[in-house]
Amino acid sequence: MHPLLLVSLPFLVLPAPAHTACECGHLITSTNDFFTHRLLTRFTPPNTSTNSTLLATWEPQTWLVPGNLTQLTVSRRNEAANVFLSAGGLTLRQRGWDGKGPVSAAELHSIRDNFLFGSFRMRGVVRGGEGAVAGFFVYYDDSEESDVEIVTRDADGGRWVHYTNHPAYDPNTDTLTPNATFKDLLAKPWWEMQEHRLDWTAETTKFWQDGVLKRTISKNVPSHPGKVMINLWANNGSWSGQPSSIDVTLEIEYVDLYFNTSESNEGRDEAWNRACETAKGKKDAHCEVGAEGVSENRAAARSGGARIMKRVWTAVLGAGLVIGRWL
Ligand SMILES: *[C@@H]1O[C@H](CO)[C@@H](O)[C@H](O)[C@H]1NC(C)=O
Ligand SMILES: *[C@@H]1O[C@H](CO)[C@@H](O)[C@H](O)[C@H]1NC(C)=O
Ligand SMILES: *[C@@H]1O[C@H](CO)[C@@H](O)[C@H](O)[C@H]1NC(C)=O
Ligand SMILES: *[C@@H]1O[C@H](CO)[C@@H](O)[C@H](O)[C@H]1NC(C)=O
Ligand SMILES: *[C@@H]1O[C@H](CO)[C@@H](O)[C@H](O)[C@H]1NC(C)=O
Ligand SMILES: CC(=O)N[C@H]1CO[C@H](CO)[C@@H](O)[C@@H]1O
Repeated sequence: MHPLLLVSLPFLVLPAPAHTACECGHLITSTNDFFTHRLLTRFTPPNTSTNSTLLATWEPQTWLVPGNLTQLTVSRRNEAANVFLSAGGLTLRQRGWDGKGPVSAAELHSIRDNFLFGSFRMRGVVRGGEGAVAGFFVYYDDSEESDVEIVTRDADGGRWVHYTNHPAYDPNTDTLTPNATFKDLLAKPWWEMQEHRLDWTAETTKFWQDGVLKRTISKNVPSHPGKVMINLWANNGSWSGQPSSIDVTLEIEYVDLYFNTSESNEGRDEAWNRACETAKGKKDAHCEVGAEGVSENRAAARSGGARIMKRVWTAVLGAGLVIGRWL
């Protein structure tokens, strides 16, 4: 049985929010980026997702990454038991390592694999010792990847975060790729609850903390559709350092994903186009999204709405569909 199913906290049986709307998409007001879809998973009350919603959306991983004797890395095993719901949210756990055997680690993948651009937000807190890497990232393969990473052995009071577009390392010259990876300051140490946000468009990845833009990277921006992933791991290598001897956790309140899919990005998502067309008269058919936190549905202001409608109109026209006069 999956550990997520073992949890039977009463709030888990609350129905998922019934209010969907925003059929015509989401305008991120802080960037003016527009996305067709949203996927919100709340791990804390109110409106906690049910466990079946979780498992329909997220897939805890169970596989082993072998170590390498030359690099002195040790193997790590992603275990489903290290991903579990509790009152504080969804917990990913890396178990304390005793110096022998694989490191017991955690990794969660979105089941959806066609994210193409988005504003991805995760509110969480890392707790525990030095020797773990907490990652929140979009991934297709090792050269189509953009990462937010907390490396717990970074000194200076938990104030560092790494923002990277891969590839960020050139094995031929053994150097980091200029402008593809940055070690930046966190406004709050990682052991305090905060929102990490990665905005991915065709031109840039932008990295935010609690609604404040901290870094823009235009080098090696991924262009292939991929998955959203979250993990917590160490392998005794040069990045994680020696795995923590005590448990490390990443506790997550929510993951809130505004995004295009490979189809909707080109206006080819017929179901979305139809739903938007049907909803177009409704006040909350298109929504505006604030800088930070889980937004409740907000009907776009008239001007914002018109702006979105123009974009949707353009997208739909681009797909060769004919729709009525609704601008
Ligand atoms: C959360 O649940 C409450 C009570 O059922 C409801 O009034 C509220 O609209 C919900 N919020 C969202 C964002 O769905
Ligand atoms: C182990 O690491 C060495 C040095 O980086 C590399 O050449 C080798 O291919 C690795 N072995 C495996 C099995 O990945
Ligand atoms: C872990 O890394 C350290 C430093 O590179 C090394 O001395 C040690 O042998 C490694 N441990 C294992 C089990 O490989
Ligand atoms: C890195 O970015 C800086 C600032 O944008 C720019 O001046 C520099 O040319 C870039 N270097 C490379 C190698 O892309
Ligand atoms: C998302 O897709 C829509 C519809 O095709 C498009 O108008 C919009 O520009 C896309 N967003 C981004 C950030 O590329
Ligand atoms: C507590 C709870 O809601 N448990 C449910 C989790 O999901 C499975 C299947 O999706 C249900 O069978 C459980 O009742």
